[in-house]
Amino acid sequence: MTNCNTTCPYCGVGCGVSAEVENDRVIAISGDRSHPANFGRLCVKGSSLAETLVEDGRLLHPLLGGERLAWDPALDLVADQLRSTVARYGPESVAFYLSGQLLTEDYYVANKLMKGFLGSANVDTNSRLCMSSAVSGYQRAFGADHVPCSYEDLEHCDLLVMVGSNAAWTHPVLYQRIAESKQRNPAKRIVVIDPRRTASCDLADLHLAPRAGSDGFLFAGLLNYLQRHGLVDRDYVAAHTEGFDAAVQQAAPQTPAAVSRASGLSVDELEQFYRLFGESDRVVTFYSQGINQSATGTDKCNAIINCHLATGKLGRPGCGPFSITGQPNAMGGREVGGLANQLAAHMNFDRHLELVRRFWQAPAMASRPGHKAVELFQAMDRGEIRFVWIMATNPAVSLPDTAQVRRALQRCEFVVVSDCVHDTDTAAFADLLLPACGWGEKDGTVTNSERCISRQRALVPPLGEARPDWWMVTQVARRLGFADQFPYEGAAEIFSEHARLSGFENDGQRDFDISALADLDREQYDRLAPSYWPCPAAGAPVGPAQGHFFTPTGRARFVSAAPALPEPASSDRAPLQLNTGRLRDQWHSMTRTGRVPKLMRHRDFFSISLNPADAAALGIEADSLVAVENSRGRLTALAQLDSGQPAGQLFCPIHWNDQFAGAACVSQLIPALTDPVSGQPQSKYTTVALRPLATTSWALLVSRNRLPPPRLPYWSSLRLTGGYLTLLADNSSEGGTDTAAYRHLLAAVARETDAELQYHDSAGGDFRLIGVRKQRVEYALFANRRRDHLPDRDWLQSLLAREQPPDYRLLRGVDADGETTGPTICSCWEVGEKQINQAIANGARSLESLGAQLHCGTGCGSCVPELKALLQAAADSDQAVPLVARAGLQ
Ligand SMILES: Nc1nc2c(c(=O)[nH]1)N[C@H]1C(S)=C(S)[C@@H](COP(=O)(O)OP(=O)(O)OC[C@H]3O[C@@H](n4cnc5c(=O)[nH]c(N)nc54)[C@H](O)[C@@H]3O)O[C@H]1N2
Ligand SMILES: Nc1nc2c(c(=O)[nH]1)N[C@H]1C(S)=C(S)[C@@H](COP(=O)(O)OP(=O)(O)OC[C@H]3O[C@@H](n4cnc5c(=O)[nH]c(N)nc54)[C@H](O)[C@@H]3O)O[C@H]1N2
Ligand code: SF4
Ligand SMILES: [Mo]
Repeated sequence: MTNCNTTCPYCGVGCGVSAEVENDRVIAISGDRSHPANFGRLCVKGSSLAETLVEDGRLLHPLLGGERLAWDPALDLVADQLRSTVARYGPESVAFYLSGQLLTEDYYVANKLMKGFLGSANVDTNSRLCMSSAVSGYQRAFGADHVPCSYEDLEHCDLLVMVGSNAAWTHPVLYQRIAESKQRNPAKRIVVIDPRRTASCDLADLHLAPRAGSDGFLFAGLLNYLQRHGLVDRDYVAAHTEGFDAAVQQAAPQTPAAVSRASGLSVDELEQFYRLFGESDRVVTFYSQGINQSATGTDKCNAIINCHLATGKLGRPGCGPFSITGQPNAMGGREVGGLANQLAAHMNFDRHLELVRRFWQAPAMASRPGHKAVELFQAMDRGEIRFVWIMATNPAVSLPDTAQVRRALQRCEFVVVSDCVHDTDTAAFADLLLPACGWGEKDGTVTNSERCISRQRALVPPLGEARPDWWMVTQVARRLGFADQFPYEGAAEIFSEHARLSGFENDGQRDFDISALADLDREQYDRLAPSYWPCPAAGAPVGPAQGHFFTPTGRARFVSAAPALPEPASSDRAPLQLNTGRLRDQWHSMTRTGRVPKLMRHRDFFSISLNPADAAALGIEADSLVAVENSRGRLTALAQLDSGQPAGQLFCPIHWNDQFAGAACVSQLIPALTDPVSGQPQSKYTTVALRPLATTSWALLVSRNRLPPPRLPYWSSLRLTGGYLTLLADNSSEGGTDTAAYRHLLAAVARETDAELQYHDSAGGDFRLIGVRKQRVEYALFANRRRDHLPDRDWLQSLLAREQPPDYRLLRGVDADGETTGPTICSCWEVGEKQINQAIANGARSLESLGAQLHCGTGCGSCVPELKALLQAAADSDQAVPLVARAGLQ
């Protein structure tokens, strides 16, 4: 058994992971105690990583039109297609679409091939949907994409403002670090700004729930307040900034009363927040997609930065505007120039074209920026882009207006997709599928949110014929005649070249400099400990901590812009707002987390959340079926009532797609509206109509094998140990159960069975069917007019594991000892809501006693807000008893 340190491939916290490997298998995962991001902690996604290393669903061989192909002809084909497309239609007719989930080395090579050797800058990345407004905000203010904060600042600040971030679920380990720092320093204040009451509000001293998209007003109002109340740090402003007067003038109309009108917050709430900001010595504003994913996201980032500049709360410990990154290597992508409007090593088209050309000895350097993600797929839809290579992202799910994206992919003449899994919504459009090494197989570096470069190390051999992405690109480059400039045999050489470029003719002028790491040999690279940049080979770095910025004057800039409320696309003027985002245990399009049964227990089937008052007004009941629609499309979902959801706004998770549910891909409703500076789409806002859908029949189906997508108004499927569980709803037959639809769905698997057990009460709409094969349950379907008459999920799952031969008694749908746990709250210890409520009923009154009895909340801690809510609900109902009793006495 060997122990190997590596890095988690999910969120931008970038936790160090220790893996125990035996016989080429990862047998245990734990947090790396020496890693400065997490000091041994992991969240449930990280600690379930070993369970994602399964062959099930993996793409194992190159596939051309679904047929297996060897690597050599596959790579020849990519090179031929690139060469002939460029020859016929010019370099702008080809594109790469990359991802913040690639390693720095993959990213570097792809960017180099496209921008230096194919002559086009049509290489963009899913980071456009994620970080690009934050990048533009920093560039405008500081003259460079410099994140001036570290995780320790989150611990050391007196006030933490979390804006548009649900870190309790999306950056759980960091959230735990924040929670612990608050415990150590009870005077620390936390303000959460989010239209929804999220799990992250658990730590908040103040939760501000502004109207969607009104944050620009909030922060312009803050600047105005700081100015009017003498809270500006005049010395800092005079010494280190420019543009202050214009920004203050621009913000002058944003009085508390005006901001109150725009945001819906009370003047009192606003002044409370403003005072806290102005009077706290050390303040970090921590912001994420509630700010970035907006058509005015860049201005919002600058409105936040302005307030830090005005008060000098920047460049010293415990201070700063901190954009937290989402993906594991969002930062690495920015460093290698993965965005179409950047060059490698944080360089740009205006100033550094010649320098990069010389360093690469590039024969065909792109001379101007290429298409940004949304534009890129629009150009493809117009027929201008004829070749695209998509790596490590799922644009058919994640870009706005997915119908248009899918049409563009259909139209594009040659679509190459490299991915680790076989079935994705994007792979369905690929001409050629290339099998990529996934986490645990690939080798390279990632940079986390606080500029810490860590190694992801290969732990096990690749499955099938999977290869690293950098290898594929290198092989194609060589076939195009660039063998000399693409000599790489391993990630170490690529990293070294990348590090050399960062220092090339730099002389302290460029912020991104990691030239101290340029001379690592392969062994030193293998052993590389987490390292922060900047780390120049010579001299000490100079930056905001020294009062220096990367603008021509060396001063930071105030950027003034009038705030604006978001607009839906004009065709979408519908009554409700649609907000989108993440759930605790899922990662994006679920290609990996959706394979881990344990992670499918926190939220099981595709649902949207809405406020109970909206539901009542529309006649929608909890857990019933609804349609969410606008001019672009329609989703069919279960309604989850949530009082934390503001009235008038729905929240839809981004995770479900055609692989897991019918009509569930929320980005089909999102218009392709983008920020004019950054090109980032407004993924958090549009408008929709909502209505209840009648259901005549509900069914739960457990099956050993995956079934073809059901043709029913609603279905949502999840992975169980040893099979799948699908929830189905029908509205086709008046008053009864259309058994034909269910039988049709099961047709393929029914052929394989030896026997069927059946019960049908057509008057009651009750239909039960169990398929038996070799004395085992092959599938079991229970349908009823009422969903609450269906058997329990755990009982259904237990059918797949049953040893005894199935008999008619199973059709009852319950067992004598059918104990259930309810939805999982604590995924680390797999503790369900029913167990927790039982323990509370038996007297557990604190987190500590729940932890002592059930272990819940003692693992990664991200369920703590939900545990507290259950404890609170019990406390509230305890209080309700005397109230009711008193009422009875009167
Ligand atoms: N579990 C999990 N963790 C993840 C990911 C995942 O898929 N799953 N993905 C990773 C990635 S790539 C990213 S980018 C990050 C994203 O991390 P976050 O940004 O924290 O996550 P989101 O859920 O997208 O959005 C955050 C919050 O923005 C709020 N919001 C919406 N509109 C507004 C608004 O107008 N103003 C304000 N102030 N808030 C608003 C939403 O209600 C939501 O609660 O998460 C990373 N971590
Ligand atoms: N409406 C709405 N839309 C959004 C968002 C939102 O909040 N709301 N958030 C946006 C944000 S912030 C993001 S980051 C995007 C994320 O959206 P995507 O990037 O589209 O989502 P993923 O599911 O992470 O896709 C990654 C793909 O790469 C594969 N993969 C993993 N590792 C590797 C590898 O090493 N090599 C290769 N070749 N493939 C690999 C995975 O199997 C998966 O298919 O979604 C964006 N879209
Ligand atoms: S917080 Fe969780 S998902 Fe993010 S890097 Fe750490 S273990 Fe991975
Ligand atoms: Mo992201």
